[in-house]
Amino acid sequence: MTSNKKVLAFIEETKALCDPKEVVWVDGSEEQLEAFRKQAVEEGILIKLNQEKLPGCYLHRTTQNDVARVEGRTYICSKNKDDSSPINNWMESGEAYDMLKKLFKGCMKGRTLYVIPYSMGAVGSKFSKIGIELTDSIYVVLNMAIMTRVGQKVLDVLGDGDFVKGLHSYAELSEEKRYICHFPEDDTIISINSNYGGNVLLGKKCFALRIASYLGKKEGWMAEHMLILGVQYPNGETKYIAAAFPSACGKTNLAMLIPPEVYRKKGYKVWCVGDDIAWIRVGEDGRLYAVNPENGFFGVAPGTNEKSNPNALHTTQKNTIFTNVAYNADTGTVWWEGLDKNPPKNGVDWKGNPWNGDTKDADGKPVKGAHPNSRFTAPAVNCPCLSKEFENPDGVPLSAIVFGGRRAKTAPLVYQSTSWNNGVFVGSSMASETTAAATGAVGVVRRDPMAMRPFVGYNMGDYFAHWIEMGKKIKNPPKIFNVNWFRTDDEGHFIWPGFGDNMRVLDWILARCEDKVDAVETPIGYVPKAEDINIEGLDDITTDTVKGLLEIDKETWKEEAEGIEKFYGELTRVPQELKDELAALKKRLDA
Ligand code: OXD
Ligand code: MN
Repeated sequence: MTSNKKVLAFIEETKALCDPKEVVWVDGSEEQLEAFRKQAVEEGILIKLNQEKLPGCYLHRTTQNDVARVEGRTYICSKNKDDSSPINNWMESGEAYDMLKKLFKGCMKGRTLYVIPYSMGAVGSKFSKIGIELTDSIYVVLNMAIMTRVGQKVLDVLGDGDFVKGLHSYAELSEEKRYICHFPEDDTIISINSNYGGNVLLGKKCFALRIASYLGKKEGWMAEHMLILGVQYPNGETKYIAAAFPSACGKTNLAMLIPPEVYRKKGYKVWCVGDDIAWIRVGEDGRLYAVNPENGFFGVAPGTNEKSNPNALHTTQKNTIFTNVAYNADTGTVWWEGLDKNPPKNGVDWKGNPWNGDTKDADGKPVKGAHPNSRFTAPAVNCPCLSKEFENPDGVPLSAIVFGGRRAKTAPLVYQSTSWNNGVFVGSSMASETTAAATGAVGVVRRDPMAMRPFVGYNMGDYFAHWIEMGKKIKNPPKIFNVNWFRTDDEGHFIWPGFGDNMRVLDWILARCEDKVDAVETPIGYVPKAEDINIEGLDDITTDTVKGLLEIDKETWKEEAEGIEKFYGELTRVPQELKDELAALKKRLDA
């Protein structure tokens, strides 16, 4: 498959350490992948779904202790502690390698070692990067073959070149011995004792965010936890937006949104370039250009339905692997909470137990059919609104960068920062209520700068400084905004309808980018005039509701500023520019 000495040495080392019974190269051919699927079904790793209703679709159940990313066991390993962040886990590289070597010793006895050559980004594009993942998990192989471009074609492009090393074993699936370790200084990722997507599909969070963010800092580009979408205007022109939201805050829904009828009738369309990760560079014209390095969607299933995201639902109807959703034994199809009102009568829950929509546990509490973080792994090409620029190796030019999170109070529906550095400040101080995408308590407010808290591969203060530095290189920077779809009323109900209606906010954002609409200057930035948010066709929303959604309460924001200051205090190397932005915000709030 290759004569690349570094690849061959990596495999030899791994063989010697892990002792697999054989080595199988993933060549990327449909025949080989089909043989893997067949084998996975025979081994009970996949359940083949009804091939008439869901052609090429399978179901997988993880072990019950292995259902989400484990931030507590995810490490940045470097020589010096301060080259990671006080808010992330750190291990000294040498110590980490020694510890991992012990865990990997003989861990693949009797198993197959799969070699997955993969490309993040279109194969052969000058902005793409190559990784080699070695794994003993056929589930990983089949997911990687959806999420990335894999096989011989990648090795052909690699030639004698360098690559990111990834080593994974599900080993014993032990929670206590689970480690997801990154060595940005060595372009290396090592993951053991998990078989859950974000921990083991090493091209995704581990490479395309943690290692790539470090490479971006070194090489002058950015790897961000952002969706990329294009809004096509009735005149055919398309403007692009990249948006960062913490995990499970609706990036996939926003990336694939269907505009409300009033917009559709006029001829507006939204195109999806990516739903999770953006690699961003400065183009020759001084604008920022973004590519999606992935080749599929690893989306949260619960809540996905005909209304919330018909495009995502459609995307999952063929060649998709479902993980930890409920199974309908009568139809051979899948179900999850929020799909429809017809849970299977004769079903199996994500744990493998008999289940119907009424199943209760021993305490009489309803049992969920699907895990809240159950997922679909679906090929990008299935997406009905996939942008024609999806494969464009140069990416799409960004008009706007949008930050957002779940905030029941505080943040207004939308506001615009006043400059690049002020926008970086807004991103750096982002906060959100936690979700099920990572293990731990759900619904707690935590600071999640640029939605990158769990994904920056180096010191967070240095990451902020990199954003500031990038600003100096961009002659025509995109404008930076913050949105919050999640404000609630006193009874805890969401006020803004969200989903497709978020188009109304994107419309204002893009109008601001073109200086086509005015705004009100407030202490936190530019806020729309309520009447400039188009509410035509919305039954329950009046201009007064919008006014409420845009309100900024100075006292709440003073507390917010305290929260930001406290957060900055937990970090090291926070750039002076951001401290100045914070001081200026406080002053404006006191005025
Ligand atoms: C994801 C995540 O899976 O952010 O995209 O957890
Ligand atoms: Mn994500």
